[in-house]
Amino acid sequence: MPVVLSPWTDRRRDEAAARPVQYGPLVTRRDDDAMRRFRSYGLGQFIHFGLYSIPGNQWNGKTSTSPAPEWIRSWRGPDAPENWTETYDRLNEVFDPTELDARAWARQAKQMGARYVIFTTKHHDGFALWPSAYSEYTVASSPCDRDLVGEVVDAYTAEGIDVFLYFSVLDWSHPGYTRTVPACDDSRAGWQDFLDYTRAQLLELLDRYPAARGLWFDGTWDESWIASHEFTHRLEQELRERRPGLIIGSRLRNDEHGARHFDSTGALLGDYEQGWERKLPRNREMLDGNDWDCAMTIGPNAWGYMHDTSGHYQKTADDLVDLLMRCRSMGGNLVVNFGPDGSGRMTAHETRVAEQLGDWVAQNAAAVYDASHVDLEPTGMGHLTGNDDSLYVTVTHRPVTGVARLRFPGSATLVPVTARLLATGKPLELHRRDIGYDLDSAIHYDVLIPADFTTGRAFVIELALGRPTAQNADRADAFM
Ligand code: JFZ
Repeated sequence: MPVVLSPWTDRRRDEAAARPVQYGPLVTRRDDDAMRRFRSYGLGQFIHFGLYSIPGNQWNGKTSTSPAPEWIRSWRGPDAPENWTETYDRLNEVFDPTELDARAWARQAKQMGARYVIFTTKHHDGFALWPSAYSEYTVASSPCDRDLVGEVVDAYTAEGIDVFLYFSVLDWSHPGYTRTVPACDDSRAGWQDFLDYTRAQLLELLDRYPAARGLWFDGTWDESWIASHEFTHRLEQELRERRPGLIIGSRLRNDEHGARHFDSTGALLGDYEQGWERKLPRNREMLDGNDWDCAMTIGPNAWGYMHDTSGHYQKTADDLVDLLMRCRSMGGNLVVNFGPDGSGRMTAHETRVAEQLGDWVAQNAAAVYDASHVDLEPTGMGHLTGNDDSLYVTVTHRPVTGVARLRFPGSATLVPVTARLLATGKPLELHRRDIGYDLDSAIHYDVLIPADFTTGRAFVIELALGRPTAQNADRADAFM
C-alpha cells in the first residue's frame, strides 16, 4: 500500500513565515457528542451517484479519457463523442434509476459495519439529487422525479447510520460559475449570483434534512472560491449556527492568504482533516492530534460507476481490512466508496467485498469501533488498536515463529493480563518475558499462536489489560 505525503496535508509550520490570520478556524478541537460519535464511527460508506452513473465511463462503446468516471463530462480529444458536453448535459432527460432501493443500500451498509454514509447530493456537473428550489437541473427535471437525497437520509437514519451530505461547490451547470477571480462587472455579478445560489442550496439541504449530521465539501480548489474567503468564513459560521453540532471537514475554505485545509499558521480549518483521500498518513505524528478520515475507492481512481473495470485492480476485502485497521490504529475512520450503476444497483464486486468486510468487522467489532490509537510502538505484525481495558493486535503478517511479541515500556501502567482470539474467544497462552537485552527496561509479552489455527484473513488477538502487579504477572504466565 503506497503511503504518500500529499501537499494538501503537508502543512507548513514555518513559524518565521507564519502570517497573522483573520479568517482562521471557527472551531477548535471539539469534544461534544457529535465529534465523539465521529471518533467511534470506525467505518463509513461513500456513495457516488448521479448522471455520470449512466455512461459509467464509456459512450457508444468508447472509453473516456477523462480523469475518472464521474468526470466524464470533461472528456475531450479525438475520441470524444461529437457534441459530448451537450449530450452529457441532457442526461437528466433519461435519468431514471428504477432499481435504486435506498433501504437495500442501507441494509447492505449496515451489514458491512458502516456507521456513517457520505452521499453525493450534487457533484461537479451541478445536477441535484433533491428537488432544489434554486435550480432547474435536478431530479425534478428527470423521469425519476424522486427525492433521492431524502430517500437515502431516511433509509440510512432508520438503520442507525449517520448521514453526511457531499456537496460540490464547483458547479458546471451554473452560468455564473468561473474558475478564475472575476475581473469585470459582468462576471462579478455572475459570481455573486453563484455564491447566493450555493448558500441557498446549502441552507435548503440543512432545512430539508434535519437528520444530516455533516456536510462534506468538494470542488473548493478554484481561484474564484479561494478569493471568496470572507464569504466562506461567514457561510461556515451560518451553517454551524443553523445546525448546532454539524460536522464540517477541512475542505470547505481557506484563509485570506489562500492556505487551504490548514491556515497560514498551521491551524486546522474545520472539525477534521479532510485531505486524506486515497492516501494515508505515514504515522500518527503527522496528524498532530487532529481527527481525520480516509476516503478510499475500491478501484484505482473511480468514484462513479465504471462499466468496464478490466485492467483496473479492484481492492479486495483483505485490502480493506488492512486499510481499516491501519486507519483505526492512527485514530481515523475508513470510508469505502461505492459507485452504483445507472439503474441504481450496486456492482457485483462491491457487493461481494461489502459482505466479506462486514463479516470480518462483525467478528472483530471490539477492535474496530471503541478502540483507537494506542501509545505503543507500532508492530510489523499488523495494527494496534485499544482502549483502557483492552489491546487489539490485528495480525496481517503472522510471525513464522508462532510468537506474537509485544513490547511494553517498563513504566507502563497497563499491561496484558490474558489473551484470546477475538473472533472465537479461544484463550491463548500469554507469557511475560524479561528478555534482558533492554537497557530501557522494556517488558515483552509473548502470545503463542497455535500452529493448528489456520485462517486466510487477518485475525485479531485481544489482550485484556490490567495493572502490572505481581499477581497479574503470574496470570500472564498461567496457561489459560
Ligand atoms: C474530488 C472529486 O473531483 C472526485 O470526483 C471525487 O468526488 C472525490 C471524492 O473528490 O477529487 C479529489 C479531491 C481531492 C483530492 C483528490 C481528488 N486530493 O485531496 O488530492
